[in-house]
Amino acid sequence: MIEGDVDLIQLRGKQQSIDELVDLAAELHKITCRSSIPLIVNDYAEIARKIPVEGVHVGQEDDSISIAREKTGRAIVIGKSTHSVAQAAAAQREGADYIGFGPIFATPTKPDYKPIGLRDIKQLHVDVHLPVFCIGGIKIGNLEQVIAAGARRVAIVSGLLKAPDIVEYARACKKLLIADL
Ligand code: TZP
Ligand code: MG
Repeated sequence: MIEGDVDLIQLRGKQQSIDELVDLAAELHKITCRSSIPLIVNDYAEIARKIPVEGVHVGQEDDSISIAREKTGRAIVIGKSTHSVAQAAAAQREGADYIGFGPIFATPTKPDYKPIGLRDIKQLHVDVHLPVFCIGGIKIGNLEQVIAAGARRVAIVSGLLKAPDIVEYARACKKLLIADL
């Protein structure tokens, strides 16, 4: 992914224990910091106390932004998942540094969530002045449609991880995103 020029990486391990995630974060951070790619850990702010990751990502059901900041004990990027424009505006008021917005499309990576579609992406960028990462079911094949709907940044999980050539896939996605800036 780094070779493919992704801008940041999130460690998301829903099946792993916190101890396992701490070990993984340590191992990954050695690689990401060599390339100055920020590493964001999902769900558990306490990991950032042990490993010098660049950020923590919390969901609607996780720690609040301020609790997560307290747990990390240092200045760090904190992002929040949001599933509506109202939640995104609330995350901005709460002090998030960036937000995730989705799932845009239905996705087996997050099966219990109703997709929110493309309709709100433009309004979101009017209401929220933080970096917004659209997420959920985004692939190289629908990326242009997502960009046309107003997205400037995207997070891609299965599209990238299942790509036959991750480097090529990441580069192709990046090219479409940059072309639109
Ligand atoms: N949050 C909203 S959708 C999603 C998360 C973590 C999963 C995105 O995965 P994929 O495989 O890119 O659809
Ligand atoms: Mg979470």
